Amino acid sequence: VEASIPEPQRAAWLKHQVGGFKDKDGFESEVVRHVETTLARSMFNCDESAAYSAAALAFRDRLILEWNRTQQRQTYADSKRVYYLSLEFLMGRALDNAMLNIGQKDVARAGLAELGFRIEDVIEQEHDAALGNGGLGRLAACFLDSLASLNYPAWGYGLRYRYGIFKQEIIDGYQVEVPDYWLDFNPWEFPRHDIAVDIQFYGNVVKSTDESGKTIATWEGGETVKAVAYDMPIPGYATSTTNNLRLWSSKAASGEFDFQKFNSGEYESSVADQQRAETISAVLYPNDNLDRGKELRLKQQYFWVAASLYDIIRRFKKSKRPWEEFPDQVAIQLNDTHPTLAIVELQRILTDLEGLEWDEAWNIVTNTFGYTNHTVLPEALEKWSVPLIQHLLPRHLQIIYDINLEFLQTVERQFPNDRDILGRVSIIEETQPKMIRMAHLAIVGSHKVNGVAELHSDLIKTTIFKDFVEVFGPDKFTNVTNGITPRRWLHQANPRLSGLIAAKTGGHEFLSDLTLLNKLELHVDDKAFRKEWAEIKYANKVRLAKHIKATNGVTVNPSSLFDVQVKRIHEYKRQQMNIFGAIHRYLSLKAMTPEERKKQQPRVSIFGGKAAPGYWMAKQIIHLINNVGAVVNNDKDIGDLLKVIFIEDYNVSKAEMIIPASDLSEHISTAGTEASGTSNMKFVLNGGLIIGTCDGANIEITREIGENNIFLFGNLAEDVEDLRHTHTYGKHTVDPDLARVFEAIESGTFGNQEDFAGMITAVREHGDYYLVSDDFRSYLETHALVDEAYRDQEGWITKCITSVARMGFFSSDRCINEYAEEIWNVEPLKVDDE
Ligand code: NBY
Repeated sequence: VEASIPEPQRAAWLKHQVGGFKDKDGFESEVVRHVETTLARSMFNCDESAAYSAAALAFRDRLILEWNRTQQRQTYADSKRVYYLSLEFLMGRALDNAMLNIGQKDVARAGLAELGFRIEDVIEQEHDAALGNGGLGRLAACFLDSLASLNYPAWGYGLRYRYGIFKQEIIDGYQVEVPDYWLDFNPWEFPRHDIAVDIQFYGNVVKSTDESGKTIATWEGGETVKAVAYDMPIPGYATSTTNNLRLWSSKAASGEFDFQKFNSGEYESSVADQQRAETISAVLYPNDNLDRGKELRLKQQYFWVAASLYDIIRRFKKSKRPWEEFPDQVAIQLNDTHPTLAIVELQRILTDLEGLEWDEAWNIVTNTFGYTNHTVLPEALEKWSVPLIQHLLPRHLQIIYDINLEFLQTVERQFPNDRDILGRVSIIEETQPKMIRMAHLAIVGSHKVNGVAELHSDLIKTTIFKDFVEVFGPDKFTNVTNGITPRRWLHQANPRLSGLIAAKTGGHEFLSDLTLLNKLELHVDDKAFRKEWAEIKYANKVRLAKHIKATNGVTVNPSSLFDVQVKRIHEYKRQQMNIFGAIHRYLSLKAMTPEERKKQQPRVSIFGGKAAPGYWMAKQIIHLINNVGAVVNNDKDIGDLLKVIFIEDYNVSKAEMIIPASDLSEHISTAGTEASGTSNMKFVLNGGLIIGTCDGANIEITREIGENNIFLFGNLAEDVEDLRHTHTYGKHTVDPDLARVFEAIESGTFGNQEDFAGMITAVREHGDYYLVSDDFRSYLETHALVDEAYRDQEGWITKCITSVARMGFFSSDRCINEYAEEIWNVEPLKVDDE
């Protein structure tokens, strides 16, 4: 590459090459330079926020240099790249991660100290990048970390929302949503105003024939919106590879039209056009596991998919390879069905614009895409109405129909005597209006489909996608069990535990090869090690207790058992069962004599999580938790025996504080509903035990750590259907312990009973779809076993250490390597020793 620049010029560039800081002095001088010039401040008015900005800019400069080199290296190597398309990237904070991944946190700590700042306070200044709802978005963020750490040439593509997931405030026990405007100062993004793509919407299709008699479809008219690229560097751990996350922002396309309006004095209308265009990337939809079919959401999807594909194709074209080599150069992974229009868009580009034959194009398309499914919940399976797609993307609708026709013809040839199968597998659902089933389109247009934990992958093959296994054969369907990055979720969130593990396993190698954790088992009886282990957990609990005191005003005793459930609020995740259990505990304690109470294990029941703004039942659950807390936490009979805490505004940064402080965490979804779960892995990795159902990755966690180290309870997935059937058609009697809880709620013990009537009715009268009553008994019994186990502190610590030692499998590095081998067929790009 360098040879293309004439020698004297090259010498000048190399002479002045920027190196980025090298040591503490260099870091300090970069910080001071940024404070005094970039921020136009001085030592006299540099507060923590300014110190954060300057430190972040110093690190950003370094990342950009590595990022440039990585891109040059990847372009030069011209090897296959991975593109991860996700509408959500729940990144959290970047500074701490950047410091640790490039190994300069100690330098920064010392440098900031000399300038008068505590590094922890500076890190706290950063606003989370919260461009996601929950597990799906955070998984995408963990994957980016692993892709870079393993040196894969990979890009993430997403949307640059002006507003991320809302900030949650709790007012009088109710959730209130506040907009999350996070872009005020964001040093981690790099606007690329030169990289802009015009995206077309609406209009109509005109068909004509060319000289050879071939039909040509032309998509004409409509309106155009501009997509502008914003890049975020993604540093790998202990490697110079720095990959790119490209987020698209929408702007008005500055065409003649605007100019004319503006020129003729129609300022307002010109500004209105601009605002309408910018609306596309304005806000993240706050639903998790629910599809609402809104037009603006469809616009977001096409806008992002079209811009990303344009970008990917432009890069491919630079290599001057023939189209048939596209799948050898490009692997595109669809994070759920949200980017499924990419399949249609690529087919459109290849046939309408590049002139390929249909079959040739379709072969390229299917070999390019892989699709990951994250849910079996019917209400979360995306569908778009045919009239809506017809209106917004008329040419795409025709292509979808053509794809479906070809597909159904092959199915018909395969199963000539089965009429019903055609209706079941069709991409079009024959309802009024007709609907496009995006999961069907994603399956038909991909070469691999995967679930995210073993049970989930088995379930999709035997339930929602059963017919497709018949059609395509079982090899198209596979499992890649989720993982988490140990860099953020151990090293960053729990530095002392990471240090202790390093001391026992021979350095921080385990952060790059998590299976090395197994060396810890050799030390499980080492007294000093166990003592240090317990001290670290205690210190993490003290830190959380301080946060609870400061935000909730409640004093919790760090010696109590900290029992945590933090995740999006959803009926299938069963926070309602947890709070019913806490009420049961409270009622039992109240009924005891003071002597009996003294024998009980003190507990803090900690909740956190957001409810989708339109999800009424989820909001009731939050309200009940807060009301129970208000009663229990002020009851003199109870004291430290039970506290109920709702932590406001759960997000990635709060997770980094809460997870290391847990003794027990709850992963108690109705069996068969939680595809995987990923926080279960984070909690165990941080030396907490879990209580859970036989669902998602809980099952594989049990297999890895051993069933003595986990508290499993409840009905199995295979029995759920029958149980639901008995609720609907038989008589449904509520578990007596649960009935006592309902009585207490209905007698007004926790405030106005009408506020919670829906939660009770759902169980008692509406068929208890989530099996709360069926599992309640075994849930309570298992909690009793937890109390007993916790009283034996030595036994408990043994379980914790043993579990951590066996968690190697759940690194997202393992997971990404599986995708790379089984689905993407990509190799890491070796970095020369620098
Ligand atoms: O993906 C989660 C699963 O519930 C969890 O079990 C799994 O571990 C995780 C990673 O594989 N799914 C999830 O978080 N889904 C969403 O956030 C989501 C968001 C939007 C929509 C659907 C699902 N939507 O249709 O708009």
